[in-house]
Amino acid sequence: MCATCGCGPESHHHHGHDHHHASGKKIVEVEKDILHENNLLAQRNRGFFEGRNILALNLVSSPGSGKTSLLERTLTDMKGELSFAVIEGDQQTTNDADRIHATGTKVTQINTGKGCHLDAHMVLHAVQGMKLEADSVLFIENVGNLVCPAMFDLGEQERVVVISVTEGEDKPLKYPDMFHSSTLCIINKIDLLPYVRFDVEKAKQYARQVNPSLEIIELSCTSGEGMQLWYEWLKSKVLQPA
Ligand SMILES: Nc1nc2c(ncn2[C@@H]2O[C@H](COP(=O)(O)OP(=O)(O)OP(=O)(O)O)[C@@H](O)[C@H]2O)c(=O)[nH]1
Ligand SMILES: [Mg+2]
Repeated sequence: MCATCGCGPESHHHHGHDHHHASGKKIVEVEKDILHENNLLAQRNRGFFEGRNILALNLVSSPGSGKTSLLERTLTDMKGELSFAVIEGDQQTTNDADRIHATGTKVTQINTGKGCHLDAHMVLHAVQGMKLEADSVLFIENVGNLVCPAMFDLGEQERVVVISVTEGEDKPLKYPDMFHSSTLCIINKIDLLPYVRFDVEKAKQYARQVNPSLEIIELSCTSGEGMQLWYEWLKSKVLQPA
């Protein structure tokens, strides 16, 4: 049961259905309030980022798909080309922030405790303490979870969903909200394709079934194959200094 978005079994039962019970109605109202407040703060974050020409990207995936690995390699390979900062979201530990710190990049860790997603307020609070540079890229690594982070706009310009070839190609069909709300899907760990049953073409077909305009890049953070395509995508999104 998630303490912050109320996505436990009871409220889940009511998602997207008719609500006949008084208790169910209340849950829906609370959910609406939480999301409404979040959206207002997300707009505030977006204005802040736009005003400083900061490209904010929200990285989402199930746990272990390779978000931090992608960032580690990107921050190392693109050092000197673009200016970066990172917000790390996890329930516990500073493991990911430590890995990012080791690349020499400015990083803030948010621990959500029992929460299963970042929200706009957490990002606002982190950003206030970060002294972000203008004309830079801010990566926000969300808590590993393909469900709840889909509902929470952080004020990002783009959402990037990462799946890896060990997860099964049906993920876009099972967790459509995440793929529907993303602009780029990274299929990671392609170095493992010889060892696992994963049909890349089917995965792409399912992802586009959910979101026809979704861009898709296949890569491996370990071997480096395909990373160049990701770097080109990233550079294409960075706005030119005003
Ligand atoms: N073979 C292979 N392993 C990878 C690749 N990318 C990441 N891994 C491994 O996958 C595991 C998880 O990687 P992380 O980068 O920590 O994944 P994450 O999405 O940040 O995980 P959470 O933050 O816990 O959600 C690690 O053991 C990585 O070494 C890849 O391209 N190929
Ligand atoms: Mg991580």
